[in-house]
Amino acid sequence: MTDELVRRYSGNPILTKADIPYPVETVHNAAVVKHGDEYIMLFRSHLRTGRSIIGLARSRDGFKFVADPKPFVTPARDGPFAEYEAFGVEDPRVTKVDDDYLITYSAYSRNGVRIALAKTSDFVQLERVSLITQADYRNTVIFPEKFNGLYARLDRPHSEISPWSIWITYSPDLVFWGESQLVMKPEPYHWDEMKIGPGAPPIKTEGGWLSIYHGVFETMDGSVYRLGVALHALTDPAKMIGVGDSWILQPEAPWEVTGYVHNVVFTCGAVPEPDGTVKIYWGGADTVMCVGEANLTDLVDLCLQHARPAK
Ligand code: BMA
Repeated sequence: MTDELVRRYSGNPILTKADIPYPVETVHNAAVVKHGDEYIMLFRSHLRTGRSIIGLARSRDGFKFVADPKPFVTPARDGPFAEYEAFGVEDPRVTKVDDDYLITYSAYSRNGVRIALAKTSDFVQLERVSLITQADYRNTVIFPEKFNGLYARLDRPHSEISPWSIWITYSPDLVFWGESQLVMKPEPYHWDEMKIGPGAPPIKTEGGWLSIYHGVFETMDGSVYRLGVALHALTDPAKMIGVGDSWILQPEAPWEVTGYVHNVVFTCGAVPEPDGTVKIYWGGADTVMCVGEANLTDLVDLCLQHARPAK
């Protein structure tokens, strides 16, 4: 008997560096979407330079993935993106909007970290669209629907004054973004008190847009990364309906507790299924990929019935 909201897959970890047909040191922080009858995973891998690239793996069932022979995104060598991707590309998120898969990822360079947006319709050709933030931003997820004709994104700017929080921003065309507002802050003396950031792109439920986010708690032994849930209003995602008071997943499996960075579960993607479950994918200790399943209604109930203040 378990009261765990997220049921870990018994075959974890589902993808590791041993499965990748080119040299990498980690496989983690992956976006996953359904494309036709395949699950597509875009995963981050460290190279031995300490910098990252993004690989692609495919699956029929969402559990057993096979990596393509070559990486999917490596730092641009020329054009306007090259200067901002020189230190690597990290932590992709993918959202299907209309017929395109929109991919956001962290672009690292000597200028800081900013968010790049690229798109694909087939996971073969990749078109870089725009650098959608200045430095320093990470963790940008795009909603799968538009609101009053505008794309909407959640992201996490850095700040020296405020604990790092989640903001919403809108765009008519994926290039120009504005009307930003802060929607959710870390809660003091709480599991997410140090900083929070969007994880998986929001999932539409009857109760609202479910956002699976990460929260960080600083200890004498370093930071612990856990996952939590928050609910945004369906027609106005800047409005928070509820933020779950307790975490839904914390590092417990050996490959979540120990690895490249200890005590990390970090999500960049989750796939809702027709039976009301959701497959949540997370990087364990910045080293391997894991998956677990939850019932969407349980996650929504946590936001509604055991809520903490949003900010
Ligand atoms: C964050 C990001 C993530 C990483 C996490 C834990 O700041 O760099 O990519 O998974 O730290 O190391």
